[in-house]
Amino acid sequence: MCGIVAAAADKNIVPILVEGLKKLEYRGYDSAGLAVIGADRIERVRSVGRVAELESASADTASPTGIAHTRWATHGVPSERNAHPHVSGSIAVVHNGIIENYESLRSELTAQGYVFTSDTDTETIAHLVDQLLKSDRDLFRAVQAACRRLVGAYAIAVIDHSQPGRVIVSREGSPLLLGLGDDGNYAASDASALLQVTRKMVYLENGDIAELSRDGVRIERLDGTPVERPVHVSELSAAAVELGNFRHYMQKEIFEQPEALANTLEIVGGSKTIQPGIFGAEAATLLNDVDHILILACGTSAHSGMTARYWLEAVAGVPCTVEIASEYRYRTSVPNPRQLIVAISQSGETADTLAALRHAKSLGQTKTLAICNVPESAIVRESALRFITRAGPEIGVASTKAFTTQLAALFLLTLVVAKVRGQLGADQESAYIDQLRHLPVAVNKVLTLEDEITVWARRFADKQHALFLGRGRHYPIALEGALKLKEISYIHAEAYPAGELKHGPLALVDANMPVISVAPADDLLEKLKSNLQEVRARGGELYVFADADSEIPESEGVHMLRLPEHYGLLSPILHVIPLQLLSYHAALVKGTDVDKPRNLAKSVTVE
Ligand code: HGA
Repeated sequence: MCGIVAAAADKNIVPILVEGLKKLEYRGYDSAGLAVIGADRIERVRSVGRVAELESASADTASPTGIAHTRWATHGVPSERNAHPHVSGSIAVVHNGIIENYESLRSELTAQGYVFTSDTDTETIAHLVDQLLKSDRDLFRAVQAACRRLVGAYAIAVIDHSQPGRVIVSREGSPLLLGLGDDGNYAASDASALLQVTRKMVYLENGDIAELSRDGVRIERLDGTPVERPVHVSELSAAAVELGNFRHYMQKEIFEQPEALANTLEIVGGSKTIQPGIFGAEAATLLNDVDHILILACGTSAHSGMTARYWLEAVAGVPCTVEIASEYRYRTSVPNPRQLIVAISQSGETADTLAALRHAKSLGQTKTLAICNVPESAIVRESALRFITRAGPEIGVASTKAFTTQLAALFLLTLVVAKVRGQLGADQESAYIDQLRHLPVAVNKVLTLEDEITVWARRFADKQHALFLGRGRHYPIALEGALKLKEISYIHAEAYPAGELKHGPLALVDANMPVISVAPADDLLEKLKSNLQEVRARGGELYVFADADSEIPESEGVHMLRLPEHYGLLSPILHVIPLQLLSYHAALVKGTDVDKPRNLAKSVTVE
């Protein structure tokens, strides 16, 4: 979601703020703005639309101290007056998150004479800090006092024209880190924004407040206790977030999947066995008396969890439930202290998944495992066990390589749980490991289908609706294919387990409804073929992704693309790739903003 960049240095920081915002563009936003300490006042520039417009509009602005923001509206429409920074008196504030008690604060501040010029919850923070500065002129203490009154999630950065050279930042629930540079100090929502100036990062904890100046940083808790936080040297390479020769990050990330999978599986090394320790030192003990697995996730990550359910029950013999995090966190459920809670999130900051994890823990379920792509993220820090996928930065809003690497991680989990439960023979284990190791090669072969998929994409890019079918462990892959198509091409798509067709969705099928089917050569193929016949009998046009050896003949109205090899249990990892490519190319034909689809954001750090 929206992003923050802040800087206090000994040179003009406007280009650094703008470059940082560009690196955060992938998170999704609708407007952008910055404020700096000018010669005689706060200078603020805001614009609706792309950071490039903000860059032009701020070309004449210069200062050594400033804050910047990309906004993904939660309170008030995307517009210039609602864009951040928000100003009150001599101060300016940027904010990521939601202030839940903003209505009562707004009434209180209005009664004191403050006039609101936006519809945002954020503006209450600006006026609150200004009001507190009247009794204590120190910006650090005023922001600290203001934060103690805020309820909700926030990462904020504040500057005061009358206190040049200082930026105060604080976080509760939304991500924020500091960057320690040679000629200044910085803050941002994620490390990619600061790699241009430093690799030395300090991750703030919830309830931390920090002051940045040209010469250093200091951190306190909101109650005034000073704290030290460790300095991490980021391993992110700046090149990892460059587009290179690809047209879009999504395309780049689809093609990075062989490497992402190889990196993620590197932990297995050349071994023929897998040790529970790949999930953390405590894993063997903790997994020992697990009697159920509850996977909590949202969106694409929920689809990886749903796929893993088929593996976990079939291979490890452990009952498994997958629940959408935003549902679980608010429903009354029956806690089970022996159940393993698995939280899956690309960013590790997904607000609903984090809250669901905390909710699970509050019910006494302490066996927790995070599967995330960002090592220092909140979900990882708050889980007992962790597996870090090594997909590298994922910039495209529509997740691709994060999904396939999550699947690889979940298959490793399946093997480890099966082993701990005595369900996995040595031969079987070694055969599965060989298959995992071969995955990058197998994925590369699937990627060679791009040209044929492009032809298909052209054929149905003008359709209004599409139906995706799959069975068994490929049903979640059909769900993921439909989600990808919705997200980036805006074609309405639904996915069904193929056996459900006759229970309702068959009524939708006619010549205008393309039906895309995932048809690997597995033990459900014959059942699936009958379901496809049901579609053909109603005039539906079929686009079938089969395996080399799936026995389905091509005929009129039945278009076939065959994946080069059949991949057994791991087949979902291969079969999702053509669906990613299909959505990507359909979106290209439609001319949508592939990497930043409308209304969506990358790390969903608000509820
Ligand atoms: N609630 C604020 C900030 C929104 C946000 O964090 N988006 O990701 C607003 O609506 O301006």
